[in-house]
Amino acid sequence: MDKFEQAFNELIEKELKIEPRDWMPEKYREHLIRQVSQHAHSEVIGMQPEGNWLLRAPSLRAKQVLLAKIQDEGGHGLYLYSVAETLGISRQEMIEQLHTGKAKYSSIFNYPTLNWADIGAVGWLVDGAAITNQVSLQKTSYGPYSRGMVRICKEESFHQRQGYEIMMQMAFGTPEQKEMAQDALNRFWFPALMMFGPHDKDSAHSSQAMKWKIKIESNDQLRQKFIDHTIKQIEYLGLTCPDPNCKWNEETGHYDHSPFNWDEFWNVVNGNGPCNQERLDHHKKAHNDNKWVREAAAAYALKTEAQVA
Ligand code: FAQ
Repeated sequence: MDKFEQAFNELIEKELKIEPRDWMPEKYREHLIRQVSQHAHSEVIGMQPEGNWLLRAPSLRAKQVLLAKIQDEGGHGLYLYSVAETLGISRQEMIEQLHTGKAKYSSIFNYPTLNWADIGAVGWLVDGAAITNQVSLQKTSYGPYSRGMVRICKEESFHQRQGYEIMMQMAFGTPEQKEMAQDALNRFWFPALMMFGPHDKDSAHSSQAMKWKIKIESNDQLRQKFIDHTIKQIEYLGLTCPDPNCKWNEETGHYDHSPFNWDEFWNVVNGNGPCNQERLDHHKKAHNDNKWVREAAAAYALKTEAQVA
C-alpha cells in the first residue's frame, strides 16, 4: 500500500471526508459516479409523474405547493450532477448514459400517477423513503455528496409533509376520497419499499460501499426503518397497510413484512415497467427541444468571458 492509499484509508477510518482533490482509488471514484449520477437522474425523472398533475391540481394553493416541490427536485438533480462532475465526468456524458440505458434511475418513477391521491402518496411515501436514505447519506464519506445531502434533506422534509397533507385531506374527506387514498397507498406501498434496492444478500455494491463508508446503513436496515415509522402514519390516517403480514414483532422490535415481488422490481429496473419508455422519451424530447437554450447560454458565457478578459 503506498502513502496515498494509506492516507485515504485513514480518512475513511476516522470518518473524515474525502474531497475532490484528494487521492482516491479509481473504484471508489467509479462507484460514486454511478451512484450519484443515478441519484441525480432519479431527481430529474421524478419530476415527470408529479408534473403530470400540475395543470390539474385541485386549487391554486395546491398548484403553487406542487410547483415549488417539483422545482426543488430539479434543483436537487443539479446539485447532484455538480457533485458527480467533481469526480471527473461531464454532465453531457451522464445524460448520454441515461439516454442509452447505461445509467439507471429509481424504479419508483416508472409507475404512473393516476389521480390526485397518487400525488399525496408520492410526496408521503416516495419522498419519505428518499429522506430515510438521504439522512443516512449525509454521513457519506465523499464531502460534496454529504454536504449536498444536508441541503436536500431540508427540502425533502417539506416535500414529505406536502404529500402527507394531501393524504390527510383525502383520508379525512368524503368516503370516495378516503377510498382513493387507500387505493393510492395500495399501489405505492411495495414499489416505495423496493426503492431501497435488493435485499442486502443480493446487493452487488453494498459490501464495498459500506467498507468505504459511502453507504452508512444497508438497504434492508433503511427499508425497515422506513416501514417502522410509516406504519404509525398509516394508522393516524385511518388507512390499512396493504401488507397483511405487516405486524409488530415483539421479538425483533420491528414490523414484519411479506416477501417482495423481486421479479417485478427487476423487470421495472431493466426497462419494462409501466412507464419506462414514456419517461425516457419525454426526457430525450425535452433535452433535444432545449438544445438551443444550452447553446445560447454557452455562447453568452463565452462572450462574457471574452469581455472580462
Ligand atoms: N431503482 O447493489 P445495489 C427521490 C440497482 S430520489 C433502480 O443494492 P446500490 C427524490 C442499482 O443501481 C430516489 N435501480 O445498488 C424524489 C444496481 O444497478 P447498477 C433515488 C436500483 O447502489 C422524490 C443494482 O440495482 N435515490 O426519490 C434500485 O448499492 C419524489 C444493484 O443494487 C437515490 O438514488 C432502484 N430502486 O444501492 C424526486 C439515493 N435499487 O448501478 C422526485 C442514492 C437498486 O449496478 C419526486 N442511491 N438498483 O447498474 C442509493 O442510495 C443506492 O444507489 C440504492 C441502491 C440504495 C438506490
